[in-house]
Amino acid sequence: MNVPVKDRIKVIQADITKIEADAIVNAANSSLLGGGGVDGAIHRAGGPEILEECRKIAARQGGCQIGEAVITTAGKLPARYVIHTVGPIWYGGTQDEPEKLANCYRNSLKLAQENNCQTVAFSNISTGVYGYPKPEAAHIALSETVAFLQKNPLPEEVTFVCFDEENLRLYQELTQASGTPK
Ligand code: AR6
Repeated sequence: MNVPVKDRIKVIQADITKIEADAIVNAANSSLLGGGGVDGAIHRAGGPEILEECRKIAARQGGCQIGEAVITTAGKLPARYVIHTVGPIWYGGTQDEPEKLANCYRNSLKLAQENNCQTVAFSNISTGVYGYPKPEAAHIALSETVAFLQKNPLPEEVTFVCFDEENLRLYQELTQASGTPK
């Protein structure tokens, strides 16, 4: 069965802690030890098991670099795993931010695939306190995901879980545009 790539991408507005996917993707920081925003919400709702695993990973490899991703249990969440990726802070585009953000999506999808995840739900990495302009971030998220899905059967489905109206509108516009690759 060959489902077109555009039918393997969904856009919804929701709280990602409520999503039943094989993996949800957290917008973490390089310490992996928690923070505010979606990171805070995931650790609060998922319970201490997630932080325990993050601590072990941090002790072993010294945290997580920008653009890289690590995977843990999802604790009490309805998802199976949490993939933690570290987005770039926006410095006006002078610090290779687009390439770093693209790496977040690429490496998270690769890790999901390696862990046999059929469904993955992304938060809008870097678009909160890290200040990445939302239109550019949405474009990168979608183009990296389309490119990955075109080459790989897994994950079968990727959902972009938008929290705010602006991201929802942007993702809807970009996925409904007539030029979306099939
Ligand atoms: N479900 C889905 N999306 C959410 C939720 C939620 N429950 N809560 C917020 N968002 P941010 P960043 C959206 O700031 O910019 C943390 O302190 C939010 O609307 O969480 O990558 C980390 O520890 C926004 O669009 O992440 C880091 O230090 C998106 O999630 C730092 O923030 C990302 O916003 C990472 O900053």
